[in-house]
Amino acid sequence: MGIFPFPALPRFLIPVVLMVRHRFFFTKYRKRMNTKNMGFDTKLIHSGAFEDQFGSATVPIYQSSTFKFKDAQHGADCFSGASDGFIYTRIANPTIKAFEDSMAELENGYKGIATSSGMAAITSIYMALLGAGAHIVGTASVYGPARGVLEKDFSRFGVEADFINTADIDLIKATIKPNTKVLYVETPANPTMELSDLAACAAVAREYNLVLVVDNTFATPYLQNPLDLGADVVLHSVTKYINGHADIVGGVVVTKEKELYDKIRHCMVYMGCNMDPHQAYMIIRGLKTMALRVERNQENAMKVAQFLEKHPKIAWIKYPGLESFPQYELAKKQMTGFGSMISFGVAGGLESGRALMNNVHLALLAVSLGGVETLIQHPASMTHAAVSREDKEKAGITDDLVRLSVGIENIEDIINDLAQALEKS
Ligand code: LCS
Repeated sequence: MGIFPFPALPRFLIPVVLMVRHRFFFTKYRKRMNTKNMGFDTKLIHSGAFEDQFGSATVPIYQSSTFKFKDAQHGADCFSGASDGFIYTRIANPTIKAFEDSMAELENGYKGIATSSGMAAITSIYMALLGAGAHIVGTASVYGPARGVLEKDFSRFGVEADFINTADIDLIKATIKPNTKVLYVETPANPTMELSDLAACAAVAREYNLVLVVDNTFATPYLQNPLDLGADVVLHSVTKYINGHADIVGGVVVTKEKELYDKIRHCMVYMGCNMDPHQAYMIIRGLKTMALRVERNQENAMKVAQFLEKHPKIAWIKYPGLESFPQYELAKKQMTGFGSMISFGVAGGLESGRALMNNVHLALLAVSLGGVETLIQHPASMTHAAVSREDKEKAGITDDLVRLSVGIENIEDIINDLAQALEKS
């Protein structure tokens, strides 16, 4: 009697072979290859992948809530940390780990923590780094709920927050108090496109002993690596460019060091805002083409920005790739590309902007961003509706601001669509 792949194996050796095979293929999580010194596009495809017993080209979906221990000691070792075996999917899961490992490599960090959404990444960070009496300084023009959850909810537990223009380093210093623990920066900012100088923010964070957290969603790790510029924690709404296909919501955190990783992972696990294995599988699938998509997104965005800048009905436009962009030099310094988010105002203000949004046919009138499809929306009444009028004004989120996420469709079709809608606005 034989056993594949040993046709003439003596009977007494069969259990030994099965044990060894089990140990290697069923219980050992082995990376498929070391991609540490490989190119970014190679990392996108291979960095988190691991060996399975069938040699799968893709990372399989481990749709299991729990994992069988080999024996009681193994179970105890998994819980104590003496063994790195999987226990329970809220804590860790092979499919989710593959995505986390990939993100840690792409952001040049220690390890990744995948979450159910971008907001779950943000709240896990806040929960880990802020307590009663703590103060956080953040970018005024952040994704609305990222400040709303501090102002409306964490404030109930005694956390103080100030949202300011973090492009102004002196203003950051003037806002820091003895109880400030975190500097939270979103750059480019949603939806004003304003940039914050990450190296300068990192210097302030060092000087005042703060944790610098950067939301890198708009830029992606392909165009900007905050940890390399001195940040301690980077996060993404994976819902956007990383997944890229408008079919999944997700988030991820990557830290520079182990200590912060342990604190944030603890909060993610205890709050139970883990990613799901199927969600992770879909995101890994999207991630593989991120560089190609982002290249095409931003090539199209530059053409759209140039078209809008010259259009008589456009009152103003903010796109980091235009020489007219006030922080064009900073964009070139800290980003390797300009991304594909544009904000602009239509001459005639809010009503003309509404007419534009009501008359586009190709662009979808929808929130979210960073996908293959062009999206258009009105932040003041949509994504940032919950921010008070006064705070919106201070943050530069004006009523006439229209936000465009440029997709990868044929560029002529995108421009023709905007041109015909502008005729009617
Ligand atoms: N960070 C940024 C910069 C975002 O734009 C968003 C969502 C989040 C975090 C939260 O991520 P989520 O929980 O939605 O995955 N931004 C949205 C937007 O601009 N339109 O709809 C959602």
